[in-house]
Amino acid sequence: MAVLRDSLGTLKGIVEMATYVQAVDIRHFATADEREALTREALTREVRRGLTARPRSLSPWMFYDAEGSRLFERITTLSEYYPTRTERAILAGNADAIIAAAHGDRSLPLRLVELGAGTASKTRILLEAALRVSDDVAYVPVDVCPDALELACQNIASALPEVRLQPIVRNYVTHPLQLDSFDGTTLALYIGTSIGNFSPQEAELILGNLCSQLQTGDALLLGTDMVKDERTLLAAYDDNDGITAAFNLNLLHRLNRELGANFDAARFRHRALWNSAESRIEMYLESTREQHVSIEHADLDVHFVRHETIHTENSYKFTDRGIRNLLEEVGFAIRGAWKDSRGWYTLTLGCLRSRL
Ligand code: AVI
Repeated sequence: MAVLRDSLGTLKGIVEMATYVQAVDIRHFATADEREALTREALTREVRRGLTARPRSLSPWMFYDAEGSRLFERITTLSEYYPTRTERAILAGNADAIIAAAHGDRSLPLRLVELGAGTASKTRILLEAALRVSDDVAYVPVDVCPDALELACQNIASALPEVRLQPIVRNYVTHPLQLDSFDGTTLALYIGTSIGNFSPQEAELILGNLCSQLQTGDALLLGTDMVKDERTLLAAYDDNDGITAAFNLNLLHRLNRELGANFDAARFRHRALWNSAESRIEMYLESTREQHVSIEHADLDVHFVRHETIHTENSYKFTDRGIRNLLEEVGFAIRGAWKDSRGWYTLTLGCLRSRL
């Protein structure tokens, strides 16, 4: 299928992504060997689904092997990729106000629960603010990756030993969280614009599941990248140094390494486009020629025609109204919102309404 031949615009609206989930929950599988086997199984399933579908797609969880995670860390430092540093600056300038808005009754203990915590580097800013108003602060980082969680806990434990750590290894998308009951205020964090990598339906599901674990008056801080001029958006996903291209192409290298595929990455190129109708950046890998690829462990041969694409990621961009609709739909009332001076990024605080 030659969908990119004449114009990138022809792709708009016709591509549906696979769900952004690794359909496996590794929490019960302690050893590295077991985790590796399960990951390979999930990769095989996703490759069979995504590369036999039309149009072809692969789910973005596949980006994040060790090399992909390293490349993503580099992306976050690029001059073109503004979301990470913008969010950090908003947090640094407003952490006390955010904590005050979320934690009205200072006599109560405060618990911060972070979905997709990663290494928790930005969360530290909020934990420091929390410790300025309370001496009873707990931090519950939730992540599918045990190594990232360990690093997050080490970072927080050495910088802020007063914080009680309660890490949870969990794929919060496939397996909804189950939080222990808590006699105090919970502030859930979903920052880093991670929500943007999910479809609106998936986003509602994730936040709805989170909501079911909170009590009236608990809060959610949501980080979202905002709609802005197309040039800025495209540059953030197609930088001059080619790091985002390497991040996208690493998916093919990963399939070579882990599934015995024979992709020649030089015969594919990174494409990013802005789909204004869907309000999202879309990333693709485009075959630059007709070619055959075999993926040995998936028992699959794939024929690509010239300019055929694999859809690898969506990154939704938000408006104030979109954020309000999403949060209100799942049961939150907006209590505050903090932006940078250009309005490129928003941290929104929602408070859980009474379910009655
Ligand atoms: C992880 N996620 C929020 C990033 C984003 O901006 O959608 C992933 C990314 N893809 C390319 N660059 C960054």
